[in-house]
Amino acid sequence: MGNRKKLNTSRRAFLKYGSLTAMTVAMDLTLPVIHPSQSGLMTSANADALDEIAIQGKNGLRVLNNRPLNAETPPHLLDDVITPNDRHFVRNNGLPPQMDATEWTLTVDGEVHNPLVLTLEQLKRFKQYTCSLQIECGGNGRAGFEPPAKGNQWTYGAIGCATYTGVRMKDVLRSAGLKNSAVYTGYYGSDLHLSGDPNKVPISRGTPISKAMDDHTLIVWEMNGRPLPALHGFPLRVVTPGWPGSTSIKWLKRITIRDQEHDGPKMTGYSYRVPQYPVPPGAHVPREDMKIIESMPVKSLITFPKSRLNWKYKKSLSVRGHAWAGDRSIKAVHVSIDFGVNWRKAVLTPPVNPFAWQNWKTVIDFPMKGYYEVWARATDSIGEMQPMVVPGWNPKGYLNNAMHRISVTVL
Ligand SMILES: Nc1nc2c(c(=O)[nH]1)N[C@H]1C(S)=C(S)[C@@H](COP(=O)(O)O)O[C@H]1N2
Ligand SMILES: [Mo]
Repeated sequence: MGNRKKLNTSRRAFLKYGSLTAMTVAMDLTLPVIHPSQSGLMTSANADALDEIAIQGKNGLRVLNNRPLNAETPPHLLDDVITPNDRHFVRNNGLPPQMDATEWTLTVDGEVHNPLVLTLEQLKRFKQYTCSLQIECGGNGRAGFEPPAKGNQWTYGAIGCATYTGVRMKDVLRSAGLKNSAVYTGYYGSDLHLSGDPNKVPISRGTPISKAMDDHTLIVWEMNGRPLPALHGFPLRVVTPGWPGSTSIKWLKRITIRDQEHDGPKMTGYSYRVPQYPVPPGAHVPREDMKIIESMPVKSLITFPKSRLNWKYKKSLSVRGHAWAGDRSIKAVHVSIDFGVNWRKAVLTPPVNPFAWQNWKTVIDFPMKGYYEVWARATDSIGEMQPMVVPGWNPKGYLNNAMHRISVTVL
């Protein structure tokens, strides 16, 4: 009965705002997104009551929008050491194209001496590499900002670390011969703009040449030993690990080398940019005071157990998760069960390769019965830590790397 009442409440919220987006916003409030004005964890009742909208092959992902399709993975479903294809979040800005891999070509042009048009077969003749690489959306954690930022209200799950096979971007760029004037890449996919206008591109981003030339920036066709799934860019995508996911362009058709910062859709204006100086929440920030996000900040997740656990007193609880830090690595993960008063160091494994997330685990013995929160805090290789509260408000709600926490009731 209690459940039904809560279900009605959430339905009302849905009907009131009348859109999928509003519904998911309501749901996000039930998750332990950390905000200074939020004094504790809210219940899961509303979330449990929401109708699940399923994506084929993506069981358990939370759909934030269906046009374009966006879905995040609840933290407890990110427990795998390597994220399986069916648990990798999906972030689309437009409509996925219908792909024919046999006809596929990749063009490399712009500031190069020998422009290339490569078939998939030709591309695969470059030396192949297989690495586990994390991709996190720049807007992961957006739901925590107040005043809220428009856009998908990601909570924790716009992150994944899959194993990709492909070739190094740098090998392909070298074979095209970079001119001295080359400073930035511009990647083009072949997804369709939401308007249906074939002359419009939903997103085209790039990075400084130095990041494109990193050994771990890849052009890939395989994800976890399988051809890239349609939703993740079949037949080819870029993986620019450690930088906002938006630089990992899917359905890759063309790489244009620029003699200036790239200016494709979502590269300019306020997209994937944050203020160059701290601003108060809700501030208007002049466009010229914004800077492009590069490496993502240090962050971690508790992927086991699932929040709102009931646990037996005197039984040790194993807790585990992942941590990552953009271009950096993780030096330590600490866990607190008393709201940050005391911290214990977790056991941390090195990454399987640079830009893979790192796994951590610890065992907790609760001192008495009662309500606990388990907090996890990662520290990166230069000593930067995750903040307890939502950091640096910014107009588009990027880079929220506040600590993740779960609740445990010891009975
Ligand atoms: N062509 C194309 N590439 C794209 C996007 C897109 O909409 N179109 N979205 C980007 C964004 S914002 C992110 S966070 C990642 C998400 O990758 P995923 O859907 O494989 O998780 O893809 C990026 N690459
Ligand atoms: Mo993104």
